Amino acid sequence: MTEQQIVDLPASKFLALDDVDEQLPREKNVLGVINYTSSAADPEVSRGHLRVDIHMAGSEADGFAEVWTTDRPVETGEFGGIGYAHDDEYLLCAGRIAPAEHYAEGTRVAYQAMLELMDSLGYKNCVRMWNFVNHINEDNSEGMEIYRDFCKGRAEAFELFHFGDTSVPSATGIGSLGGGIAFYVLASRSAALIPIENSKQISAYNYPKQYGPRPPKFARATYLSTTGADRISGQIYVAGTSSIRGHETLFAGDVEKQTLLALENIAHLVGPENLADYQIEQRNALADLDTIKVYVRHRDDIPAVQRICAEHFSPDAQVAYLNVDVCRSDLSVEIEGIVH
Ligand code: 3EB
Repeated sequence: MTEQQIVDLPASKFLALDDVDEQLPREKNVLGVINYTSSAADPEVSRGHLRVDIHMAGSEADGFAEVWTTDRPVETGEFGGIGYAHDDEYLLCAGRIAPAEHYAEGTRVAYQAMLELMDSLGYKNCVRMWNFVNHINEDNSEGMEIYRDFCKGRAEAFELFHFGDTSVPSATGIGSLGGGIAFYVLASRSAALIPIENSKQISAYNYPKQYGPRPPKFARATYLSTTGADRISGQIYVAGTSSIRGHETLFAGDVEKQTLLALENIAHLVGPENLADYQIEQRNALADLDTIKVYVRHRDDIPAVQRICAEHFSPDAQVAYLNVDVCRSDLSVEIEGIVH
């Protein structure tokens, strides 16, 4: 297909975890329900959509459900341990790597299954990934930090599928409270994507070796549009963003300054100056960010982080706060969201 079709963009929102099924919109079809909840479960396909439980909350009251909907009919299935749902334009799929002594191999195998599934269903554009890694800052049985171990397997899988650095999705790589490694991905068929980097940060895939044998393979953001030349209605998927300039962590131990720098990084990333490098004419600010997740390492820091975020986000934005570890031990906070 050379002409890009005009199709709607993916839709997601957060719902409360209790009786999520009652709250699902009746006028829409559901692609997936991602439960950020108090236990982990393998992805499953039931009631016509993908369902996953990710252990990201101490109690159900602290969790939420991220619900992806569509106007088109949904088809579901399972392939090599990967559960999926798609609507002929967007694919949502999820996998899990069981708790193990080391993760590179399991990550590579699970990612390979996911990439093979994308290929076979005709979803070539990998838009956005989320990775939830239990014990992320602890060492594996060979003394390598589990986050670095995960990065190695991820890099190998992308390499096997000939993903150059500029075709990797924007991503989140964050701690979780249990369940090994859980991941899910959004891919598109005809909607085009442009990977966006932050001109004030080194691309993660170019990080020096001090952060691990294989760099984290992700884009700072992904611009998704359905109309090619007219990019005005596109969405921006902002990857997990932290207190990093160049490749270095700044303000270790100062959660307020780390929050402000993470916010500054996002503001710059989605702002007009950075987007001009990609011929995208959008004047976004932090107030345009929605379905935001704020990951905070220390529970006691949440009120301060919440206060700072409230000063920058739209009062209408959906914002979830999760108390989990962050991929570098000197980072206390990470923030992601979508400009819809
Ligand atoms: C950083 O900027 C912080 O490994 O997929 C942010 C988002 C981070 C995604 C990932 C890691 C990942 O490098 C860490």
